[in-house]
Amino acid sequence: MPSTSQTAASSDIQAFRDVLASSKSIITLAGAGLSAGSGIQTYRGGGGLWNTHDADYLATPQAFKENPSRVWQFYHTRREICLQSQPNAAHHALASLSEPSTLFRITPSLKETSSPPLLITQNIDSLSLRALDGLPPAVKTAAEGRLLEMHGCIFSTRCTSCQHTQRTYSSPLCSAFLSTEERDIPISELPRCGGENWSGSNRYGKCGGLLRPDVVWFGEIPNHMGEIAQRLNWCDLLLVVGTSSTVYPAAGFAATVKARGGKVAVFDIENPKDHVGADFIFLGPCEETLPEVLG
Ligand code: BV8
Ligand code: ZN
Repeated sequence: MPSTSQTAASSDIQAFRDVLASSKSIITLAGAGLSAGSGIQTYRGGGGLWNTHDADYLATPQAFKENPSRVWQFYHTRREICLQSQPNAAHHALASLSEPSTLFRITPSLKETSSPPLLITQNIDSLSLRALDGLPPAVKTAAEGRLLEMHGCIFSTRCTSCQHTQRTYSSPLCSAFLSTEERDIPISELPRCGGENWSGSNRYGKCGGLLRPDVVWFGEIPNHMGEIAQRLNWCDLLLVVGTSSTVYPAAGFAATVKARGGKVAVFDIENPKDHVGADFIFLGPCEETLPEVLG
């Protein structure tokens, strides 16, 4: 495990495990680095999506209003990549925190409280949700209730008319996406509410309205902000995994926890200059460091 030199943060695994063992309200904030090991592009830094694509034209409500065809093809392409991807060892390490036997082994203090770890992910790839598939049914259901996809999910659509939301892993969402070359798809051929063989009914979920990706674009309010704000108030240990801490409000969560006397542990592959104030920093691919440190 490479040690850190740029900050006062510790990379001592046992010291972290001692803090973990006495923590009573643990939150994990995950970013694109969590899924990098699954072959999904991060957004910034080397090979980042926003280095080659302009978020202003692809990830804002205005962009979708102006050119839904371009935005839909951008998300369709990424959706196919996410469909082919699998959760990696870091997703599974976080999922194991939902298993009572694992959880109470590494954090005995949690037996006294009712706040099992919360996982807040900025990722839209649903890999953290899929990592729960291997858990016993009752444990999986409870864990799903403690997984907040604050920026939405690429497999969820929302109707711009009746607001019906639906999560589907079928592909492609419409036959217009069968061809791979980029083109200007007529709005009538983009994903519609009730599917392509829309029968003209006006029912909720079958109204024929234009669907949008149910993800949080820039300028939109992230999901679950009320619950997140409340849980951050009590958080005594925040794990920050694979995020550049660039995008707000998520980028401010660590400072909130620190201000209330909580501790912050960062798991990142790069230089921790942006992670000032962290109590622990574990440098390296999180698909290696998380399983090792959570033991
Ligand atoms: C909001 C979904 C108000 C879509 C995303 C002007 C106008 C409007 C808003 C703003 C504005 N100026 C600023 C803002 C606020 C804006 C913002 O923060 N902008 C930034 C750029 C300055 N935020 C918003 O608009 C948000 N909404 O503010 O509403 C509000 C808020 C609260 C309450 C009331 C009102 C909405 C933000 C959400 C935007 N949607 N994505 C899509 O994905 O297509 S943003 C996008 O960035 C993703 O969601 C992504 O998750 C997120 C953060 O990126 P990261 O996950 O951190 O990824 P990144 O590549 O940056 O970093 C990867 C990290 O992993 C690196 O540190 C790397 O070193 C590390 N790493 C890599 N590999 C590994 C690894 N670590 C470990 N292991 C590895 N193997
Ligand atoms: Zn509809």
